[in-house]
Amino acid sequence: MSTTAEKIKEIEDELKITKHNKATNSHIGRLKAKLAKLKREQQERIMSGGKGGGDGYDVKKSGDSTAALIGLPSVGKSTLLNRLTNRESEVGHYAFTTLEAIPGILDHNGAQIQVIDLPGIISGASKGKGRGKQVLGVARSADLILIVLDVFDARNQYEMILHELYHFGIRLDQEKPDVILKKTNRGGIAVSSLYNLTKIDEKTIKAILTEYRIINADITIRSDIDADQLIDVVEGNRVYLKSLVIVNKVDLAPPGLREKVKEEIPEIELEISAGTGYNMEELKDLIMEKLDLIRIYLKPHGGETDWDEPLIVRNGVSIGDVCDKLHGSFRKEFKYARVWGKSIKHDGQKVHINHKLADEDVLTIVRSTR
Ligand SMILES: Nc1nc2c(ncn2[C@@H]2O[C@H](COP(=O)(O)OP(=O)(O)OP(=O)(O)O)[C@@H](O)[C@H]2O)c(=O)[nH]1
Ligand SMILES: [Mg+2]
Repeated sequence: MSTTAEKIKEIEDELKITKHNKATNSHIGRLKAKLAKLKREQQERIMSGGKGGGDGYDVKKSGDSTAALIGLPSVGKSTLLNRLTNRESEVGHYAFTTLEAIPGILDHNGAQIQVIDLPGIISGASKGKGRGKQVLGVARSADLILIVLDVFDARNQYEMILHELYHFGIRLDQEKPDVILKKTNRGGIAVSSLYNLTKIDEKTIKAILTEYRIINADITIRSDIDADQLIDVVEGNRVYLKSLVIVNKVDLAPPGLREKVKEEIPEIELEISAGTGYNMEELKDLIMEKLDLIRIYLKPHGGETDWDEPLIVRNGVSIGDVCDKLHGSFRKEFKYARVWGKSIKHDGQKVHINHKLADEDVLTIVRSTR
């Protein structure tokens, strides 16, 4: 019997040499499903194993939203945390200065964003190398992954980080696939899709589900998924997070290097120097923007607007969501609301509970008093 690692290698090799075409699609789908199952087995063994430094870091969530700093050792994560937040994390010129998760609070535009400094990750982190499982465990529970690259080694670092995050079940900047899988007792596999599926065919869907011993099911697909995404759905346990890629230490870059790096990695959204403080305000704005947080100013019925302490909520929330955040009974007692700002046409417009708010709206909630 070959080991799990050997089986994984075998399938990966076969996938590499198998050409993509109509005839091989379903075969490839099945191989990918096999691979995903084996990797999960391997992962479960790692996660349950005592080796590798005990349990995950215990980071208490605080603030309105959380961003985790992910990067190789010595790229300047701790220097950056010290720039952005109220916390001090030790900085050193040697690798692995940081040994645990250090959460700080970034106070920006009225929002309190928790930023977590982490030990550097290394190749193999998703398999538990270094403090991989603790570091990636914290990343999984964040809202935003801040990928910090060193300008002198950006491309290698970026590829490695993406690989490790992916294999730890973290999907970046991807919508969660809109797929409903309902097992049935008979009738085979019935596929219904609202859109034209361009990346996967019915035969492949069936091959993948069969690999998971799902013989009878109704599957409703409402986004243009590929084979990997279907496997993600069946496997479950994936998280869908946003990412922000930044490149650090640009103060040290010789002429031409910055341009080269940006060309190689178009995903880079900002060049910074945590050392000198270059582009720190821009970074704060970008973090806010990525987290998609908006400010809502509350104005009590017949009272004055509280301009000092906005309520920070996710973009896209309705007044009903705001009610829930304010008090358990607000939704039940809701009569109507009035809004001033960008989400309405006329100032002070009367709106219903499903109305969606915009950044810097002023909101009055009128409740029925019993
Ligand atoms: N010139 C320059 N040096 C920097 C910059 N950011 C960090 N450094 C230096 O790089 C070294 C490593 O910085 P750290 O902040 O400790 O790096 P880290 O990513 O937290 O490292 P680990 O905790 O080991 O993973 C230190 O000597 C810093 O002073 C920068 O933007 N420019
Ligand atoms: Mg550090």
